[in-house]
Amino acid sequence: MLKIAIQSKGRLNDESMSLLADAGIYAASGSRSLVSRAKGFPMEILFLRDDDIPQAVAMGVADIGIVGLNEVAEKGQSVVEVMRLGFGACRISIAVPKGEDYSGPSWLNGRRIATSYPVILGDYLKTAGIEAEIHEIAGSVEIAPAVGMADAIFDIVSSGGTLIQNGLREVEQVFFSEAVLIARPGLDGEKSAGLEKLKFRLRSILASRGMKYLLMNIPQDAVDAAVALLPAMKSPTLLPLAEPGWFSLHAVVPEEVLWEKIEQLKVIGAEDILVLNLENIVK
Ligand code: PRT
Ligand code: ZN
Repeated sequence: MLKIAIQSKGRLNDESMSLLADAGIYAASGSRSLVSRAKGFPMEILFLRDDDIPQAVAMGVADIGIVGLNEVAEKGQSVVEVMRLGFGACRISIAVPKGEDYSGPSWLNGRRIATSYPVILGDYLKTAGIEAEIHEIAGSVEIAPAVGMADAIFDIVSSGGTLIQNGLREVEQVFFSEAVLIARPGLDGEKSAGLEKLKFRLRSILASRGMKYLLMNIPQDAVDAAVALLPAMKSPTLLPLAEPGWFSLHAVVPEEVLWEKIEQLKVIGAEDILVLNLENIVK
């Protein structure tokens, strides 16, 4: 049976569990135990620290896992990236004390940089041709310059608030990350079939995220203009109403253009516009 490793607690746990729940997959014993049988899918769920997930998948303790791309790159384990999952977005950046006169990457020559990501940082420095000292620390990297432990840091940034609170300025964005589904290369027949089923469900959910289902009544003479305004999977659905000369028009619309489209549709004569949440797009 397929085994998936997800983060036991922390930033990726909630969204990993809710992605699985949207796919109809639940942990039978919650996320409190180390291992749980899944309900709704033939799978076991292992709850691990995120740092351990790439190795657990590479070694076969789990077959697949959900983890940040940053951990995958840092650990360098033999796993394949199956699918990006659209949450847990962050970047790993170089930051320096805000008073420093940072002139560009060459400023880093001969400096000491504190990080929990020595491999990714080492690759960056090598590519940029910079000789700097990498000082590996496990947590609270952002305080290293203030306590005299380093000249700069290389750490995860999301909103940038933590850097500001610590008097630091982001100067180089080096690595962009999000949660990904990873797998051990060469899964056997049954496990690979299980992974394909899971991918199918996840793809449907990810495709529907950020989309809304729009329904409206539209007079016949405005139908062509409305269809031209609306993106749709093939083309919008058009159904005649009982009242002659009127149609019901249905379309799937990305959330970011929803209000703009609604305003334009109203101008051309659309009425009774309904916006519905979309759970799945199965293709
Ligand atoms: O216990 P375990 O080892 O499992 O968890 P952890 O403490 O190592 O990791 P956790 O839960 O903090 O993060 C898990 C993953 O979430 C990371 O590996 C990233 O892929 C992703 N992620 C997304 C983040 C952030 N956003 C994030 N903002 N991980 C950490 N941060 C931290 C960052 O280290 C810094 O301290 O948040 C702070 C910066 O945030 P802003 O918003 O102030 O810039
Ligand atoms: Zn961790």
